[in-house]
Amino acid sequence: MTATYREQGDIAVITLNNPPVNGLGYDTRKGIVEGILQANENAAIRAIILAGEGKGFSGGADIREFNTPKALQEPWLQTVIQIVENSGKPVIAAIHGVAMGGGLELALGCHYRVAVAGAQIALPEVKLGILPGAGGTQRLPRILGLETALNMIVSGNPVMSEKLAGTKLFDHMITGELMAGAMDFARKVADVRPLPKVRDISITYPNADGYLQFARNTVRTVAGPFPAPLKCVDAVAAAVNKKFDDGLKVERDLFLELVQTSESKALRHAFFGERAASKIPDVPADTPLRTIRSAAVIGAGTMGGGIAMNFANAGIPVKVLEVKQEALDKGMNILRKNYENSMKKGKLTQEQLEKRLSLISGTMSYDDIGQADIVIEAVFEDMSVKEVVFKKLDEVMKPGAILASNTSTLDIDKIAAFTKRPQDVIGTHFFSPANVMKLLEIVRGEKTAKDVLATTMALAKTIRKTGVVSGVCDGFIGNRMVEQYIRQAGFLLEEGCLPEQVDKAIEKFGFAMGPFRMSDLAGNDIGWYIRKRRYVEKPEVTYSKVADLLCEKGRFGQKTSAGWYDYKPNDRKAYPSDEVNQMIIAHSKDLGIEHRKISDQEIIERLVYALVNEGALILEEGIAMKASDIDMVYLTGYGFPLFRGGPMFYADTIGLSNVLMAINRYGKGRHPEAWVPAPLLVKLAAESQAFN
Ligand code: T1G
Repeated sequence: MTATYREQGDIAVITLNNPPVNGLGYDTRKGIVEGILQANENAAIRAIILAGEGKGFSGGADIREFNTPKALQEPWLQTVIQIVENSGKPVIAAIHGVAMGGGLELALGCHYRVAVAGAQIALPEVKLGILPGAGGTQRLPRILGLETALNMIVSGNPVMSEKLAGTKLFDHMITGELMAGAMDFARKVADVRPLPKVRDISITYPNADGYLQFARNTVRTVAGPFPAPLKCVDAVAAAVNKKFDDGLKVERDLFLELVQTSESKALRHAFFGERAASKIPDVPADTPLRTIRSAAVIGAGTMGGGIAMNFANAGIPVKVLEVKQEALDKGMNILRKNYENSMKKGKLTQEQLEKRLSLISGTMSYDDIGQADIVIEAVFEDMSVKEVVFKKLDEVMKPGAILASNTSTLDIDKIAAFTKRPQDVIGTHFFSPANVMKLLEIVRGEKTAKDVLATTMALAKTIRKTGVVSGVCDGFIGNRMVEQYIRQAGFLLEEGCLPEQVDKAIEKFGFAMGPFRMSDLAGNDIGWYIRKRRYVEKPEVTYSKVADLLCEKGRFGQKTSAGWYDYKPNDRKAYPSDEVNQMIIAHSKDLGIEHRKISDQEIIERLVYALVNEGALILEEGIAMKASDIDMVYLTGYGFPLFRGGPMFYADTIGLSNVLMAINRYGKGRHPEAWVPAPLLVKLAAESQAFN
């Protein structure tokens, strides 16, 4: 049973026991109702305590049940809460750890709430694209006041229980053992009548409508493509302006509307996808981890410095090695500047800045880093340079140290072979800026030991990254897919688009930045270097030559104040360049291609479906273990719009048959070789299946 009932003298205790977070699934809801009824039928029972086993009181409704029949199977959560509230004997919620979403709503339906400090209190539904659907938008404003409640509901952010100690939410804060304290409290209130109900509290707020209008205007500016935040305001407005039961109806209708939206499904997909990414099928969850107490980074450049900051931010001492004093000094100065900028923005205190800088030290001697538990190489992207570094690391690093490479495309197995300990070698591909971007591609070599993989995945969580495991191939998951995306962008220029049209179309789709603005930011020469290698290694892969022409003019992007766009000093705005646009048009003429009008829809389909098709090949080859991993890569590393759930999830929402039809249509265009449908896509489409 996921909700147990026991009687302790004259107090009944209903314990939620549905690991991992006491999600209020059907069985748990049913168990609570049975417990309340049983306690009310036993005359010897004077009060009822509702508590949670394990990590907390309750993490809310069981999100896995959403859009399944179980979610709507009586007793609904609202029914459970109604039964609790109408109990003839006082029900006391005893809160620890977490009381979130439906868990907090359940507590609000109780007559009393007691808590210990350190519990996360939240109505985070908005982060899942929905809103509290079991009375939270009606009860929280009544017990915490309009402003505090509205802020908590619209942000979804947790507040620690101790911060709410002085409010009506908690009738008593327990300083000792929770259950003992709850028992004492229950006996104290057992005979108090009438039983206090949150629904009976009235909301007093002068000019509430004016405040709500202000709230709507504010929320509208930040909600972006997500409908839920504004609906949260509407639901809370109903708490102010309507009778309780009428307000509940408004809330219920808004909840049912939101739970069906594609935005909510995308957010729920991302929620589970983030957690699923850390699960590696052939690596047991209880694999013993290697201890990571210290780190070293080879290379104090942009990437090396950013990587080092991740360790310092997590309180892990880190040594940065450079071969030249000047480069080391430059790197360390950049680190300090980064932290000072964060402090100026109020993200860091002076004390935190000093603490983090104290954890980072520079050296020019490999002997200084031998005792580090992990070393991450972030030197020039050239195999001969990696060879020198890894042979040296193999010499100096203590046995059991993890030897990681930040390579973005090179073969980890080849790098591992430079050492006598390939089992300790792994890829940790950070994304620039490494101290900001959440994505960490963890590249598993053929010989990478399972405990090294498990340790690196755990380290990703420690340094607040989303770790996604990739197999070894050129470009791993993200860059291999983005190459197809950029190929299509180049072809579109040859056929009739200009950079601004492509960027605007895909940014309207929701990408943070289109391919040409992105390339100007990253540096067009990076792609140029990779293409030159590709022309030799894979001559069969066709590219538009427009990007090469651009680079031959030295237009590498923002760093040269000229790329696909023109740039002005101290101004990051991208200005369309007549010179480049003329070059593009002339190039098409040279190719004998008649420029045609290309719709935004075609631009979006060709860019996004190019990602999807390559993603399907990556899935098939086992480079990515699951489609949601690919989605997490694109959501956390490539600016794919969160409200669309990632490329593979988006393809599922379009329908794989439709995606395949479009791919076949583009395969009849100028580059059929770039549109060979992935067999997995063909198979799933034929079976009306989905990637996720
Ligand atoms: N339902 C189902 N599974 C959940 C879950 C939930 N609500 N919350 C967490 N899990 C799973 C998660 O997928 C992972 O599973 C494991 O629990 C540990 O999670 C009517 C309708 C509670 C703060 O949005 O914020 O109530 O991968 O790694 O870091 O108004 O989980 O191990 O198999 O995150 O200790 C509202 C979401 C639901 C809370 C714990 N509630 N959860 O953090 O563990 S909607 C939420 C969290 C609702 C009502 C509406 C966190 C946590 P696995 P974890 P954690």
